[in-house]
Amino acid sequence: MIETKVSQGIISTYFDKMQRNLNLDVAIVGGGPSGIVAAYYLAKEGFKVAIFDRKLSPGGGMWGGAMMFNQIVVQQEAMDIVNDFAITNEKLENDLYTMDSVESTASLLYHAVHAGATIFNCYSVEDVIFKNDVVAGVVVNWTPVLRERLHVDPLNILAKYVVDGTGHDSEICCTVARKNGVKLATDTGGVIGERSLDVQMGEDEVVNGTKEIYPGLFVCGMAASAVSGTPRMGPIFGGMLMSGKKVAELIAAKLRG
Ligand code: 48F
Repeated sequence: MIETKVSQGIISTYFDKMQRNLNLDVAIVGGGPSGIVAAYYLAKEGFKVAIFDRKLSPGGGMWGGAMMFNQIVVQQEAMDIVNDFAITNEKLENDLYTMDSVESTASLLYHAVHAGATIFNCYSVEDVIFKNDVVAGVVVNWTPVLRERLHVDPLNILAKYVVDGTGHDSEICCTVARKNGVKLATDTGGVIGERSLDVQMGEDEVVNGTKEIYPGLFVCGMAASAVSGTPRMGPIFGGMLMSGKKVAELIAAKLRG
């Protein structure tokens, strides 16, 4: 019966997909622009990479542009990345370009998946696997389980490297520091917290702060700003794109040995 076949098709292919992703090269927590860009460049290099995003619709803070005016701005420096994702754009002035935020987010997602990355939506990463003082994977649960505060144990996914791309809350860095009493590679050894808005400084520092913040754990995007205590930058997205590409390059170099 077609009714049974539809259900069987979904269940068997979903669990195949899950099984294929239980032991990753890179687990990216957060499907915001920086995490998606990182997934795209890593997948293109042939690495096994998956994004875990808490929401039904990954894309993070990119869909809404600024104040729900669905346009974003990107500076010249990041236009090679915009072109890799074939996003339609229009020149403003002073090396600034503007683009539709819905097309931009959809293009990032489309190209990441087509490059070979897997996206698991509705997954919340509630912890990491921490072995021999190294971050070695993620602990995942259904977002509705956590929202309803149901007492249900999570599942574990091994990864050679984990990326904290959780945005303003830098959730994974906070969890690693709090639960394991370890020092992160920041001025204080902890999560400093993002500073108020300064566009130029925010854009420069988000890329500078993209790094291995603890053995096995990298940080990108707004999470990198929050961890290192650098300014937010608002709806200019070049820094997010460049941070995603940088974290992919850093991890690819490590994976290649
Ligand atoms: O915040 P977000 O868009 O990440 P980003 O790549 O980009 C920031 C910009 O959107 C914007 C900005 C740029 O100028 O300031 O804010 O740093 O997306 C973060 C994603 O992480 C998911 C969340 O649902 C969102 O889609 N997320 C956060 N915590 C978790 C998570 C978690 N614990 N588990 C799974 N997903």
